[in-house]
Parts: sequence; structure tokens; C-alpha cells
Amino acid sequence: MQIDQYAFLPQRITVKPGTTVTWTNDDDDSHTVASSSKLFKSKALDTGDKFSFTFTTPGTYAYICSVHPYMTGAVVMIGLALTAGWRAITKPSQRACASDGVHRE
Ligand SMILES: [Cu+2]
Repeated sequence: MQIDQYAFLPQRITVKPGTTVTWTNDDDDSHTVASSSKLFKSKALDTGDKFSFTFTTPGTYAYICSVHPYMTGAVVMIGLALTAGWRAITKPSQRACASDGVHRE
């Protein structure tokens, strides 16, 4: 993620669970990365400074630069809905495999 010209680039990204997102300030002015839900907040990033945060829970994470609140961005996490569906489908067959290792339909 790049911070330049008083904007987050790209403005919105989609990530999988466990993704670490790193913002780099390529602007001449200092900026912050501050979650709207207060989940994360960077210190003031000078030119060349970086801030990283690892996203583990699905959802949409809006954030702003607290120095320039008109600078907005969002990280959207997807993926766990598919995993949950897969678990629901595979659970009965796991139960069918008894502790003695014999598979019964
Ligand atoms: Cu800013």
C-alpha cells in the first residue's frame, strides 16, 4: 500500500485472512493510518516510513489519515465464508470415520 499525493493507493484492497498489509508513505507530508473502529493506528509516518498490520478476522476495515481525515481507505477481508462452508460439508464424513479407523457410510 502506498501513501502519496494525500491519498491511499489503492484506495480499497481485498485480502485473505492472515494477510499483513504494509503502508509506505511516499508523500512529502507526514500521514497516519488510523482504523475507523480503532483496531489499529500508526504513529505519524514521515516520508519513507512504513506501518504494517495483520488482518485475521473477515470484515471491512475502513481507515483514515488522522491528520487529513478526507484521506480514506478500506481493507476488505474475504475467504472464511468459503472455509466455513467446506467444514459444514465435510463434518458428517469425519464423524463417519470412527475412532477405530473404520469408515462407515
Ligand atoms: Cu495525511
